[in-house]
Amino acid sequence: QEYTGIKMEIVEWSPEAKTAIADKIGGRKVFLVAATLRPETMYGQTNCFVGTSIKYGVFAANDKEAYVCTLRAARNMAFQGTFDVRGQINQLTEIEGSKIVGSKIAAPFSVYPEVYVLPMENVLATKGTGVVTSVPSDSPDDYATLMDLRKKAEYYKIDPSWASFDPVPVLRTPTYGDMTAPALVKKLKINSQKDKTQLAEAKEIAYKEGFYSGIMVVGEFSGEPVQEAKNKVRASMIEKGFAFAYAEPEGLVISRSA
Ligand code: ZZB
Repeated sequence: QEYTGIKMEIVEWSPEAKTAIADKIGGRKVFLVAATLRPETMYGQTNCFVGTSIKYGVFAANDKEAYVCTLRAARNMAFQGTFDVRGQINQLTEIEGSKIVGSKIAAPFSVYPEVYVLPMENVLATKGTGVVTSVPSDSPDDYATLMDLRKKAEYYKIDPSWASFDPVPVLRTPTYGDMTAPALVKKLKINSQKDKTQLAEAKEIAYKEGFYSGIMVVGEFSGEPVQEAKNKVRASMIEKGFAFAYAEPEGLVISRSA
């Protein structure tokens, strides 16, 4: 899988994270790195998600920057030349997802320049970087989770203001308009992030609709088909230093047998 790693700089750590990280990062700028397959939707980021029980590492990319992601992802990055010494990992410290929640981060290209880190139950530690940037207009999982958080802020131990950024239109499709994810969540009667089967179906539909029939309604490539805008947005983010290529070596070992 060819992902795009989105660099979301920490603007303000949550108090718990601040204590845990404090003197361990050597003056580096710290970024959460989210792996996405939809770089063209970054205009609509409203927050970012972590798994509360996932352990994240803070890895030095070089003398000036450090990345927050799973160890698994850092290993992949090391071998893809993301860090200054290829093949080598320099872990500065470790932190639990629950402690990162509530931190304020920069969301590159988003109409909301700064957003918050929120908890999501379905974040997989085994996929991407373990950090998920949230685009509730076009990702059913993100929309369902954001609605859960708004309904039960106390249960999820968040300040309601962190989940107050509304979805914004990013692309339009003939069938679902400019709010594909909310439309699908309603249509498939999805009540929460726990409805995994329907969410998987909604995701499949949203991917296909967006890619094959979507037209951008925001940003530099507004008016262009998603199929064309996708790589242009990605290239633009990489050129500006907001993103980098991140690949997931699926089934590598098995395919090498014999
Ligand atoms: C922003 C975004 C906007 C995404 C969208 C999707 C959509 P896939 O196809 O199953 O590989 N993701 C990334 N890492 C994780 C993780 N560790 N746990 C759970 N979810 C994760 O899924 C890739 C997508 O799943 C990624 O792209 C990311 O969310 C999320 F409008 O980034 B995406 C219809 C989907 N729309």
